[in-house]
Parts: sequence; C-alpha cells; structure tokens
Amino acid sequence: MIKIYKQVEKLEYLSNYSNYGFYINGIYYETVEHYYQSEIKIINNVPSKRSAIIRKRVNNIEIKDIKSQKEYIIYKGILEKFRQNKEILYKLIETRNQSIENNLEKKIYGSLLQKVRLKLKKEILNNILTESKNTEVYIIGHSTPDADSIFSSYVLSRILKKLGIKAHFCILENHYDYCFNDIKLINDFLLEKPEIITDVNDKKFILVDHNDNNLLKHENIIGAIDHHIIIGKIKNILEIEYASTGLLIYDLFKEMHKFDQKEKKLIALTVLADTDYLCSSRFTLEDKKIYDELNLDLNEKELQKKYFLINDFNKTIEHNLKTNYKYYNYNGVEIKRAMISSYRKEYEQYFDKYKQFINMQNDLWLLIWCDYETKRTKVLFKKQEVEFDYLLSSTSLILKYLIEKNLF
Ligand SMILES: [Mn+2]
Repeated sequence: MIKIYKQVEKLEYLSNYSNYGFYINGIYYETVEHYYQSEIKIINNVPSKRSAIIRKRVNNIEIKDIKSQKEYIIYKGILEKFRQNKEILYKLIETRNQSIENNLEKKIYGSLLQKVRLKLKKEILNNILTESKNTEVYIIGHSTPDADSIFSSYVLSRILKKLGIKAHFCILENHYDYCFNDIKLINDFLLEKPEIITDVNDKKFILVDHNDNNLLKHENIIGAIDHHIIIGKIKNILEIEYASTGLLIYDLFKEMHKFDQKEKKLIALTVLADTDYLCSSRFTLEDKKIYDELNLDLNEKELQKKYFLINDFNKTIEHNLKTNYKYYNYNGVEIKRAMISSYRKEYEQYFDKYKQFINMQNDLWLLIWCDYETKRTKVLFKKQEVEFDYLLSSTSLILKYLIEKNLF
C-alpha cells in the first residue's frame, strides 16, 4: 500500500500537477492537469443538442456519460505522461503491485495509476517480445554469472522458444566464469550448458539480472529484465526489485507460459541463491507469496547447508577477513570492511578471537558478522559492538546507522 500522506515529496511524480510534460496529437501539455482542463473546455463548449455525438468523436471512443468521459481524459493524460517520461515510468513500475491510494487534493488517482502501471509494464514486455520475434535473440546474465543469472537466462530462453522465438541461452567468452559462491549449485542443477559466444557484433541480446553491459553495443540490446537499480540506457527495461530475477520472470510470464516442474525448481533456486537461502531482508512478504505459488517441496534448510558457503574456520583469521573484503573511503575516512558468514556455533566459538585480532590492528576495520542460523548480525567498529536481530549485510546501511547513533 502506498501511503500518500506520509511521503508526499517522494510521490510527487504520481500527482497530476507534477511537471512531466507530454504530447497528445502534436500538442504539448505541461501536466496531466493542463491536458484535462483543455479537454474539458472542448467538451463544455460543444453545443448541448449534438453534444453526445460530438463528445464521442472528441475522444474517439464510446463513452456513456460525462463522469466516465472525464475519467477517460485523466487516464489518457496519466498514460501519456508515464509513457513519455521513462524515469518516472520506471519508478511507477518499481512499486510492483502495491495499491495506490487516491488523494484528490494532490490529484492522485490511485486506480488509474494502477491501470497505467499494468498497461505500460505489458507494453515494455511486448516490445521485447515483438523485437525478438523478428530476429534471433541471445539471452545473457551478468559477467561472473551467479545462479540467478544462469538459471534465469536459461528459463527465459525456454519460455521464448515456447513462444516461437529463436532464443539462445548463452554466456560470453570472456569474464564469464561462474561466480565462485554458486558454482556447485549451478553445476548440480543446470539442465543444459550455455552456448559460448565469441562474436557479439551481429547479434541481438536480452540482458537478464543486469541492465548495463559494456561488452555489447547499445543498439544490439533489445531489452533487459532485472532486479537491480537502473543504470543502463536501454530502451526496454523491466526492472523491479524482486528477490531474484528468476522470480520476476516467473511473475511476468506466468499468465502466458505454463512453467513445468523443472523450470519452477530453477526459479526457486534463483530465489534461494539471491536471498542467502531465504534469510536476507531482500526476501519480502510479496516475494514469499509468489515463491509459495511455485508450490514446490524443497527442503531449503538442507539446500542451505549444502550450497551456502559460510567461512571456513580452519583457515586463519587473516585469510577469512579477506574472503569478503571491501575497502571504503567514507567521507574521507578509510575503512577496511570484512564480512564473515557463519552459523551460531562458529559465531560463539570464534567471534571473540576475531574481535581481539581486529582490536589490535592499527587500521580502521569494520567487521560485519552474519549468523545465518539465528539470522543475527554483529558489527564491530572502533571497539564498539552493535547487534541487530536480523541479517544486515549492507555496509552502507550499517555505516548510516553508526553515524546516526554517534558511533562513527
Ligand atoms: Mn540476481
């Protein structure tokens, strides 16, 4: 549910007063409200006797009464506003299936916005499908592909083939070794090996699980289906923050494609792999609803034990601090960030040893310790310890928290 009163500024773009101009029949309108007022003027000026007939002609559709006619004008304005302003279109689509409340003071028409959202989402998908039908299309995930990239591009290639499109499941030759964390999962479950592509110049691509690819020419990219932030300037992007790209693909295609058990299983595995086996906050309630629709009988805990890599505590502390390490220059402060993954037992056994080690270092370290059994996070920074009763693996969120609490 999008609560308009609480976040008016962020939602300003939904309002019919917001400044996102568009053209209809060659005339430019600054806002939906401008369009509405000018259309209403035309309607009101029509002589009353013949008005009904002419009113129909004005909008070129069968409209029964003034009220629905007004609503249609607003709908058309909203539709064109979003169709012609991609940055807010993507923002609207990003709201997934949340219901949008009316706020007529702000001129926000929830149900019409929902209608526009669905229509334009389908339009982007149709653009991708139509362009794909005219050519052969190559589906690729990001470089160093993880399980989500590989399984999603494989499943998408199967869907497109069923729709009569010549689709190839592939990876590029360079930078395309499987991501280390997911190699075992991919090798155990992938049903078909990807084609390896060397020459990219004469081929058309659909990007999966990313929306920017500097190895390909822009004009060769038909579209992208992704769940990361939009950075690419690709024309047909469907970017929505689902738990995994696989789950997004399932949701987009479930009405036009009958997913078989194998495909459903791969979709579920993309969710597991991208959410630390359903542990991370990336797995939202809405994701869970869709995930449950897959109706599979998977033992997620077993899969986690088998495929989710925690740190190997036989290795030295120095070694483990480097396995998931990032250097940050945060507002001029140099920080070495290490992330450790474990279950409860290892946390209890080793955390104090790591703490001692880090407290003896001269450099500034930020240690983030995720316990995937109890789903807790322990943070060590400047000899201060902070504990979260959920998994928090985002360094920037943690730094923000430390600053807020004057612990930075
Ligand atoms: Mn992903």
